[in-house]
Amino acid sequence: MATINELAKAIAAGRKKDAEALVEAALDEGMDPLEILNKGMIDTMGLVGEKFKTGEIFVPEMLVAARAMKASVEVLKPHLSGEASAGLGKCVIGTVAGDLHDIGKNLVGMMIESAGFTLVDLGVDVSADTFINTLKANPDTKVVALSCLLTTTMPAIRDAVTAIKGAGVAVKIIVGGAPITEGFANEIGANGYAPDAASAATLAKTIIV
Ligand code: B1M
Repeated sequence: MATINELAKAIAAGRKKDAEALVEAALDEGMDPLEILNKGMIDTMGLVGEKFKTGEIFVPEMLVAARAMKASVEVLKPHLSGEASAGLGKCVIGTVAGDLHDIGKNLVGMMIESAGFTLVDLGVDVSADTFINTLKANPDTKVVALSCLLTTTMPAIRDAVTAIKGAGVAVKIIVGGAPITEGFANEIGANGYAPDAASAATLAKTIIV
């Protein structure tokens, strides 16, 4: 637990090299990779967000914490991959227009890929048109996964779902991200909502059958 606490502190302070080393140390101690992710990393970003909200830290501090988190995820990644069922088809993923948050989206993508999908990651700030053009260029896509972290980009996720549904492509659309709820997902006509990365992968697998 001491290593996890140190890891949390290193991520919050944006000490990237220390954070990477502490993930290695926690793994060497035999800790469960999911516990390292949830307790040492994801919870920490929640605390960083709280500090930002209360004015204790500002965007640069949030940014360095995010860099440390992303570097730590890379160390953890090989240990998180589960048993992949081969050839589930493609999943196109992206964070919607106007939104630059990608840590959660990357975790969702990683889990979906580990579940057996071929991932097409469009990155952040992805317009509805880009999603549609990508789907047309990849007709074997089974799932589109849309991530949104800001209340101000919730209209963009709604627009993307509406546009994809109107484009006549046969795909299932799943949505998620901090401000998204099951009710909102239903309201905008998405085919599914998942609260976290692991359940997004399960949802992607079940929704295509
Ligand atoms: Co920003 N930010 N940020 N930020 N940021 C939040 C989201 C915020 C809640 C902080 C706060 O005020 N408490 C707040 C939003 C408030 C709101 O909308 N009401 C906020 C704000 C305001 C902003 C700016 C506007 C700040 C400014 O400039 N004044 C700005 C906006 C930029 C933009 O996007 N246009 C901004 C910028 C940034 C940084 C660039 C500095 C950085 C992002 C770096 C990056 O992503 N590369 C950043 C960060 C790091 C955060 C917090 C602190 C952490 C986000 C994160 O990575 N969490 C965040 C506070 C918080 O979340 N509590 C905050 C860890 C990650 C694993 O969780 O992304 O939620 P999350 O993903 C989860 C689930 O949501 C889910 O699975 C993941 C876990 O398993 N999930 C899905 C995500 N996508 C999914 C898709 C699915 C299913 C599940 O299906 C497809």
